[in-house]
Amino acid sequence: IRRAVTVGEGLAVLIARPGPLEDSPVFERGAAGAEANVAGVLSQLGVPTAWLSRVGDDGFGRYLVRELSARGVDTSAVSVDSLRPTGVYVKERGSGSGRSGDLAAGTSRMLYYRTGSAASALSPADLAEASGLLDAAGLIHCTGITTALSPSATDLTEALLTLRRPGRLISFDLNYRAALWNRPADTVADTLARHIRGSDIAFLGADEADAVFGTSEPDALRALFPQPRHLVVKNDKHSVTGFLGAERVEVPALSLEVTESIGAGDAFAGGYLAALLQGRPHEQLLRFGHLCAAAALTGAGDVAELPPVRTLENLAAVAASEWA
Ligand code: KDG
Repeated sequence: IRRAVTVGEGLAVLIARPGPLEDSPVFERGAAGAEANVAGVLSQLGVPTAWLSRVGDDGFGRYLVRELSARGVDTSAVSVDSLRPTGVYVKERGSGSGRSGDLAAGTSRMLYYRTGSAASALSPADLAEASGLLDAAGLIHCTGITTALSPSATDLTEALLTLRRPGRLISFDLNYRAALWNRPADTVADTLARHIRGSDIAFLGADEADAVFGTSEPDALRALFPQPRHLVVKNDKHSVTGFLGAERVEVPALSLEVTESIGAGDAFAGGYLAALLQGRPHEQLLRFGHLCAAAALTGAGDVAELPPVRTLENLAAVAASEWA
């Protein structure tokens, strides 16, 4: 099986008790960051995976490296930045009490504490240092979060696209996070469109695509982005439309009780990409994505523990009619 490398910021997440943030006396610590989440899923599904990043010389940075290593991820390309801290985000969770400041149950909000973080200093120099790992990679995954971190991180994502070649797939998740972009709107759309067009596999959340490109309609998005062989549009919580070359399939999501949805997109991408590297057919890629997303949706953390690959295989093989 081909090796994977994911590139981007890891964050310590502090998960609040459901209810208004000001009432949460304790926070549960977790490991987060979209590309780190994807690395963990790939590795848990048996894909040899490295995570390339920068962390601060602090307890959160050491925790992230330890946690990713525990998930089987190669962390040798994580640099420690002695000048800048590890980024943090707080996950505020609704309890639906109707009290002022409380969000609806099952919904959440991200509060970032990451300006000037170690990973915001990511630059093409980090790629040069990890050239051995990147040369051996059959898949490189990055997201629009990294692009948004800083000008040097944008340069890094642009440089990643130049590593695309036969035998090495570039995967890109739009992951539009409005709070991270302080550039004019058209620059944002241009930059993100260039990254999608330069990839082999692109994941677009329909709501994010709507915010950036003005449409959430899968066929309109395919018309806009005919190039990535794999274009995956996550419509809403009910279905995903997958384009592979000229093929178009729509696979419904599992209906389940959502505990908390942040991280589900990363789990989806991890499941899809692992199944792709394992040579599975198109529809199964989407089903692996849904099954991994389900694991994230039913826990409060960014990524929940996944069932064994064998179980996922059996579930993904359940007749298409059962999924509808
Ligand atoms: O996809 C989940 C991520 O949004 C979360 O882990 C935090 O990486 C993060 C970000 O930048 O939003």
